[in-house]
Formats: sequence, structure tokens, C-alpha cells
Amino acid sequence: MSLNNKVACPMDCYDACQAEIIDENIKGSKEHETTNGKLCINFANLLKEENLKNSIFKQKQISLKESLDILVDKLKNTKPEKTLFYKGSGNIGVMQNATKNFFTQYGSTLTKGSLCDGGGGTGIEIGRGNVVNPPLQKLLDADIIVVWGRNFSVTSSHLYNLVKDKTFVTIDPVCTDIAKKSKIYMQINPKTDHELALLFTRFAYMQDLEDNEFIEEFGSGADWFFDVARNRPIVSYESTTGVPLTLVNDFFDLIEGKSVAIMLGLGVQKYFEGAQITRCIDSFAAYMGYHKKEAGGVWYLSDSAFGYKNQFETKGTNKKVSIPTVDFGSYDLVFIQGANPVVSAPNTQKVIDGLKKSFVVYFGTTLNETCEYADLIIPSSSFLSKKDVRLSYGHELKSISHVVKLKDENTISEYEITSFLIEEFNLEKLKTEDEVISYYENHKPILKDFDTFEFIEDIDIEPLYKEKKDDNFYYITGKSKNSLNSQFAKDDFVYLHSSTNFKNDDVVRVSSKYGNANFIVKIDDNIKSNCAFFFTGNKYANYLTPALEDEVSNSAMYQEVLVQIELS
Ligand SMILES: Nc1nc2c(c(=O)[nH]1)N[C@H]1C(S)=C(S)[C@@H](COP(=O)(O)OP(=O)(O)OC[C@H]3O[C@@H](n4cnc5c(=O)[nH]c(N)nc54)[C@H](O)[C@@H]3O)O[C@H]1N2
Ligand SMILES: Nc1nc2c(c(=O)[nH]1)N[C@H]1C(S)=C(S)[C@@H](COP(=O)(O)OP(=O)(O)OC[C@H]3O[C@@H](n4cnc5c(=O)[nH]c(N)nc54)[C@H](O)[C@@H]3O)O[C@H]1N2
Ligand code: SF4
Ligand SMILES: [Mo]
Repeated sequence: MSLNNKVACPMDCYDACQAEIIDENIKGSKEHETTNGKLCINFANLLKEENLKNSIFKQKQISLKESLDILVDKLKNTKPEKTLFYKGSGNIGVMQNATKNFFTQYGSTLTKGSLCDGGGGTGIEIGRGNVVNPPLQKLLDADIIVVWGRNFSVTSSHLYNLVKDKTFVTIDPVCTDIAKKSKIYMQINPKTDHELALLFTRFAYMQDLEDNEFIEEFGSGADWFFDVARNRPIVSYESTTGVPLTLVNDFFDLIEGKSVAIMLGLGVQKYFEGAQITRCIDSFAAYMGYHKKEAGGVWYLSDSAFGYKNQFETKGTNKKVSIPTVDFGSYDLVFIQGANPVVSAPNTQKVIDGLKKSFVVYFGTTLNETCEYADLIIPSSSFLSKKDVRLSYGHELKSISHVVKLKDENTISEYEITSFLIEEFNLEKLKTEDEVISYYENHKPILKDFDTFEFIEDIDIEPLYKEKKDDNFYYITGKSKNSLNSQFAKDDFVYLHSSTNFKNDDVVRVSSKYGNANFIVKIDDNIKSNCAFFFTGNKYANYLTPALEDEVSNSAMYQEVLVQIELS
């Protein structure tokens, strides 16, 4: 067996699997603990993808060299600050960051913030100083797993497989697969998770379950936090969260004396105050002392690069715009890499209107919806043909990618295109590819545990239920098993509960204050009756969402919206 037969799954996913080529077949690595010999359906889909093999300019095929010349020419004739560098997460290997080095040196406008986990991450960081997950072993050793706003068995199927025989509790407006396998399922109303965390804190106090040792040694502001929790009559939480108090009682019976892991996901934080909501949950966990127990803890999407030094970092005074609010139309040239903003960014109509006004360069592996608005398309080489390292936001293991397939000659990797542009513009060269790879491969970050935990002391969250009228629905989205964000399987339905009186195949117009679109209805009683559910990657779902940022982290807040539904 060759030593260089390893490939990392490049996709944006908690699991960060390691694969290897054995006798021309690609298999999940057995010695990689989370991969455990298996890959998923999306990996199979990725291998089947029809990759771009040629450059395209104004709908005509051209050579790679011609496309790079057009790009250079355009960049030379545009004011740097009137160009925008926009990178998505189609591939999250570390080598994807090379291009930003060039665009920073060149002087482009860059983006800041996140379309993904930014709000929640900021909330956790304010409390603990960083967003680092506990070691995997503490999950394996936990007795109870609380899945909170996360589609655990779908979005991190490998992590789930390692713990699938444990006892689960799920908190989600959708009765997901993991909810069905759970001992306790709380079908919560959207954007009320902070209230549930406060209610839990009240119960913990009443039952003397708080961890006073933790609070004394590490905590700051626990009394204030508890005061906030105490401020409301207990029964009032029942009607706002939609979670019966009897279930909360059952929950405390279940967790008493047990080690608890909270697997927190994106669901709780897709809101204006997503950081505060997440911090409330993390504060409840701290109240119970979960962060410092031998087993258990709180897992979120960790900062996978924590403790690493970005090997492509370069200083610049570039202007930065908040990613959810980007106005593509205000740039003369937009360079989009590994992203599909026409489907994935908030407010599709605004994205399309903007792209139409700009010269759009798309640098990616496949044709996607955004390519319809691209003037120039440059094909990026397949992940099988570029060296890379994958860090993970789900666990501490990393995966390595060697070149296992000769690249298509008219494609170019992120590292190569960056080196080419740097040369053309006479800028400072990158470290060699091998230097960068070996740094990430060999560096072991020091993951120091926190010394102080700052409880959230003031909570100022405007609930959606206040604004919600009888004919409004909460808008919620979640990942699908058969797609990776906007890649692979397409599902453009709206999923509704049967009590809504809509029927399968009804064509409905769904509208919000930000836009509207038509959808075909699928009735699904797993969806809470006051919610309209769409899979992430639904081509029309982001016509309804606000191109606005959350309160602290320049992050998208896809679910800060109510919708109305009528037969079309
Ligand atoms: N198969 C597959 N795996 C993936 C992806 C994929 O597209 N497909 N995408 C990857 C990416 S980019 C990411 S960021 C991760 C994200 O993975 P997850 O963290 O699992 O995120 P989501 O699927 O967006 O949402 C999780 C759950 O939150 C619920 N939810 C919605 N609103 C609320 C709420 O207000 N409160 C609560 N408690 N729950 C709520 C939804 O119903 C959903 O079940 O998954 C990664 N893994
Ligand atoms: N309404 C709503 N919208 C959401 C979400 C939601 O929950 N609800 N989820 C959000 C989340 S969590 C995320 S992470 C974003 C994701 O949003 P994006 O980052 O835009 O991801 P995708 O839409 O999957 O597009 C990725 C593209 O990358 C390209 N690609 C793949 N591999 C490579 C490569 O090696 N090199 C290059 N150059 N390109 C490559 C693929 O062709 C693909 O079209 O979407 C967000 N959008
Ligand atoms: S589970 Fe995630 S990391 Fe593993 S192969 Fe599938 S997409 Fe890739
Ligand atoms: Mo994401």
C-alpha cells in the first residue's frame, strides 16, 4: 500500500472523514476514529459529480490560459477596492485560504462574519474565551446526550455512530430521526431556547443540582444569571416554549447524577440575538458544571483552526463588508470561490440583482445556480488532485489529502491560481505548498481549558412569538441527508403539518416581509404545526430571508422571519 493514498473529505461537515484509495477503490479509513471505515452518501455523490473541465467566458468555452489572462486584465483595470473577494465553504480544506492572501495584498474588499455558525460561536466565546470542543473521549464517556437544535444523526453521522447506543434527549421543533430515537423529545417553539435554558436553570436550583464548586472556582455572574431565570413564573415558560413542564421534570429525573453531553447545533442561533441564546444554553451547562466534569460537556461547531497560525496570513488594510449584507452590485468585479450565493446567501432576489450589475468571476469545481450570472468561470481542480489538510469543527482529529488522481489539465488549484496572480502582480510570494501542508499536518495545537466562565447576566431578546399573528408560520431550515448545503440532491418543497389544512402537492405562495416564492407542499407531521420547514439548499427558500446581520457577529439570521402561506 502506498503511503500517499489518503484523501480527506473536503466538504463542510462536522465529521471531516479520512478516506483512502485501495486497489483503485475509495474507502473510509478504519484507523481514523470517527470515519471508522465508512463514508456517506454525499461523499459518493461528490465522486459522481460532473466537474468543470474548461473555462467559460460569456457562455463560450475558452482555454485556462485565456481565462486567467482575462482575470488579470480585469483586475489591472479595476480599482482594487471596487473588487470583492467572496469565499464560501464548498471545500473547507486549509489550502482554500490561499486565494485570500492574493486578494488581500491586491487590495480587494473582503467579507467578515458568517453565513453559518458565527452568532452561536460568538455567544460561547464571550462566556468561555474561545470556541473549542471538549475532547472526543468525553463524549464517548457521557451517559446522556442532549441534542439541542442539531440534526445530530444526519449532519454528523460518524460522530453519532460512535455513541448511538447512549440515551438521548432532543430539543427541536422538527421531530428528526434522533428525536424519534430519544427518550425525551421536546418539540420547542423556534427562538425560545434561551427561555428553556432559563427554565432548566430554575429546576436545577429547586432540585439542588447546581454545581457550586464549579460556580465558585470558575464562574462569574452566576447569581445574576440565576436572578434572570427566577424573574418569571415557571408556568409562563410552558406556553412560550411549547415544552410541557412534565417533560422538564422527566428530564431532570433522567439526568440526575449522570454525565451529560450537550450537542448544540445551528438551529438555536439563526436569529438576531443568536449569540445571547447560545450563551444562555452554555450558561445553563455551566450552572450544572458540565464543562469541567470528567465526562460530557458542550459541543458546538468549534473554531477548527484554534491554536493554528494561518499559513497564508498577510497584513492589509482592506475594507471588509458583512457577508450577509453584501451588495454584489456595488463592485465592478466580484470573485466568488467555492460558494453558491444565489441559493445559500440570504435574500436571493437581492443577490441576483447585485450579480447582474457586476463582472462576476466564478471559481469552482462544478456549475451551480450562481454560474448563471457569472461572466467568467474558472474550473478549480478536483479534491482528488490537490494536496490539503482538513481540520474539523466537530472533533479534534484531522485528515490529510494527497494527490491521488492526475488533475484535468484545464483546471487549476487554489494554491496554483494564487501563486500565478501573485507573480503577475509582483506581490509577496506564498510559502511553498509542502511547507504549508506539513505545518498543518504536524502542528499540535495546545487546547487550554478556560479558567473563568462569564455567565450571561442581562438578556435582551425579542421573541418572534410576540410579533407572530395567527396566520403566520415560523420559517425554519435544516440540512438534508442527501445534500451538502446546495450541492447534490435538490428538494424545493415546503414541508407543513397536516393540521395546517394544506394538502400534498398544493402550490402555495409563501411570503415574508423580505420577499416571496412559490412552493409545492409536502405534508409531514414531524414538522411542528406552527412552522414551515425547508431543506437548506432549497432553491427558493432564501427569497424569504433577510439580507441582514445579527446583533454582534456580522452573521446571517436566516430564521429571524415569519411567513404567510396561501394557495397560489
Ligand atoms: N448531510 C449533511 N450534513 C451536513 C450539512 C448538509 O448540508 N448535509 N451541512 C454541514 C454544515 S455547513 C453545517 S453548518 C452543519 C449544521 O448542522 P446542524 O447543526 O445539525 O444544523 P441544521 O441542520 O441547520 O439545524 C439543526 C436543527 O435545528 C432545528 N431548529 C431550527 N430552529 C430551531 C430553534 O429555534 N430551536 C431549536 N432547538 N432547534 C431549531 C432544525 O429543525 C434542525 O433539525 O451540518 C453540516 N453537515
Ligand atoms: N436559509 C438558509 N440558508 C443557509 C443555511 C440555512 O440553514 N438556511 N445554511 C448556511 C450554511 S450553514 C452554510 S455553511 C452556507 C453554505 O453556503 P455556500 O458556502 O455558498 O455553499 P454551497 O451553496 O454548498 O456551495 C458550495 C460550492 O462550492 C463549490 N466547490 C466545491 N468544492 C470546491 C473546491 O474544491 N474549490 C472551489 N473553488 N469550489 C468548490 C461547489 O461547486 C458548490 O457549488 O449556506 C448557508 N445558507
Ligand atoms: S460524513 Fe461528512 S466528512 Fe464524512 S464523508 Fe460524508 S460529508 Fe464527508
Ligand atoms: Mo455551515
